[in-house]
Amino acid sequence: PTCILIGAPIDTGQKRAGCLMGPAAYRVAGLAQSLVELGHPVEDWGDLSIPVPDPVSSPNPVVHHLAETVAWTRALAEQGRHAMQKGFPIFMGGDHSLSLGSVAGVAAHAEQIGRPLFVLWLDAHSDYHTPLTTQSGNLHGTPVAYIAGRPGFDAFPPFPAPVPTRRICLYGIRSVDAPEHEALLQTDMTVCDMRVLDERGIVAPLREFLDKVRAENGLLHVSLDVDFLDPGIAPAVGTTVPGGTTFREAHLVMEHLHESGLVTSLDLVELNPFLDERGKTAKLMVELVGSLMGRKVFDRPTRSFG
Ligand code: DIR
Ligand code: MN
Ligand code: MN
Ligand code: MN
Repeated sequence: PTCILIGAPIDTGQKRAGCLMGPAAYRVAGLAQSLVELGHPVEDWGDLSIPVPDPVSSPNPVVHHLAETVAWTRALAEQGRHAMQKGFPIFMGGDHSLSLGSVAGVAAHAEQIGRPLFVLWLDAHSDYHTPLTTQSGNLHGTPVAYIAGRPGFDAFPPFPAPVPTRRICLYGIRSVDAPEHEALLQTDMTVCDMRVLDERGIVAPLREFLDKVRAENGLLHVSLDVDFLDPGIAPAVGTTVPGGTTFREAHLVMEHLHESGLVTSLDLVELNPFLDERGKTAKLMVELVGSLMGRKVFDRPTRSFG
């Protein structure tokens, strides 16, 4: 299918400026060209923008940029739904509040065509706060809750066809706040924290989840947060957490996702190019997308990406 690049220069889901340069960094790092080299047609739909939003009042005073986040959610849901009808959307963030909208658009499409949506969340964090429970006030910590239909999102458009938690898999997590932990224990979400991956390996739990997707003929949305990766290989993120996935573990996840043939949409989030070392993290993210879209270790061109 055609890869559709959608830029979402969003900074407002957290407090450190810079994520809005993410889409530009992916373009400079050669995302489109690398997809073309793998044989995929590419359409770059450019960067989305939002109108100056009307203020929205929040019952939780720590929440910031609620109105902007609601506006991004509407814009991304609309564009995401449209893109799902045309091809394989790649949402280039922007911080993780992007996924409030991207997954809403994907879910609306899944409902329309009558197929179940599954979500694979590659992240150090569980992002299971709601606008009512967040302690940081950063709405990038809330998309999994919105997708799962947790209450507390009154300011937002109702999530189309919330995804049952059994169809959501958190992978690589190692930073969960107490209220999120409490709430997650009440669900049947598949939570593969780093302890699980250390013990079982990076592949086995992924296979189990992919088998579930395949058995139900599901669509699979993958949300890749830069902090899924170890900060040593991916420094350009505002919320580094030690003990992330290695270079080969991350590629191996992508290679298995490619072989599964199940992935139908992708978010690239939390890249902060202002914190990067000469584009190192942006280039790694582009290479990971390459593995997800069919590049094999053995086929890798000998030219260097560095
Ligand atoms: C943190 C989430 N639990 C918060 N931080 C994230 O602010 O609520 N960083 N998602 O990427
Ligand atoms: Mn701000
Ligand atoms: Mn995240
Ligand atoms: Mn994270």
